[in-house]
Amino acid sequence: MTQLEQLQQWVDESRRIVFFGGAGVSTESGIPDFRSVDGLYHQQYAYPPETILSHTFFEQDPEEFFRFYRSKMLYPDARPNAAHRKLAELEQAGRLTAVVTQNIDGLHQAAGSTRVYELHGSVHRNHCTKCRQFYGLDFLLQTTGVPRCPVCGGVVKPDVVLYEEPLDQTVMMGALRAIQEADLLLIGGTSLAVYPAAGLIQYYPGKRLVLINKAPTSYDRRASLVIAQPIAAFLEQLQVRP
Ligand code: CNA
Repeated sequence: MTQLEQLQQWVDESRRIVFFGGAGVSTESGIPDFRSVDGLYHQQYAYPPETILSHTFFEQDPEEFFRFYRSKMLYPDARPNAAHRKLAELEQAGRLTAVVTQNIDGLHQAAGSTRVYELHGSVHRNHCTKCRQFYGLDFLLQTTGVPRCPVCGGVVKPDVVLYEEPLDQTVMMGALRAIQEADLLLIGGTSLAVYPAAGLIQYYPGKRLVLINKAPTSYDRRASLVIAQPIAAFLEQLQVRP
């Protein structure tokens, strides 16, 4: 049996699939990840990305933070790829209960997924740090430098979880519950190196754990199937049956 046939069989037998993913899901949409050879961690900046994307740095040097954020974290023209679309189809067919993502790009929702737990927030939501006024991505794209709230002049901060910041507990609990009730855990496009997000998969009680990732991860030994393929190209071949 090929890897595709094995996955197809498990998908056909499942009703509560949960997908847990990361930046690798969106590389085929043209958004670079962090840890691949052409990812952000291998490009040269005055500071490493973990430093710039930290709460301390945001407070201390918002100009540099937003320079990096605008040029490296925003991809307004990126479109969902076959992986995003297949997962949305699986949800619509009643086979997948949730997408748990570390991504902040909103592409799962753009593909039609409705139950998406965004562990690290989203570039599509921004709030004034002073008066809490909400702003969409368009506002950020229309401004330059440090975005200021037109209502009160406060700094507008993306609802993206920075290093040193806690994860939203409601989102964490929702993701945890979905994973605990899953009958197939599909993990893809993630190095599983960022905690506490990666720790969530330890709560999966089931046997069928499938990893689709280009590079090896520390969970390969625990997986029932490890598929070292580009995730969009691979999932595109999967049939979704009602
Ligand atoms: P990561 O640590 O960069 O790991 C990505 C993993 O995906 C690597 O192991 C790659 O080998 C693998 N990979 C890359 N492309 C593919 C592909 N086409 N098919 C299969 N595997 C692939 O990213 P993680 O998500 O694990 O790290 C967590 C960080 C990255 C989160 O905090 C994200 O917010 C952050 N991030 C998000 C985005 C986005 O929203 N699209 C982009 C860049 C970084």
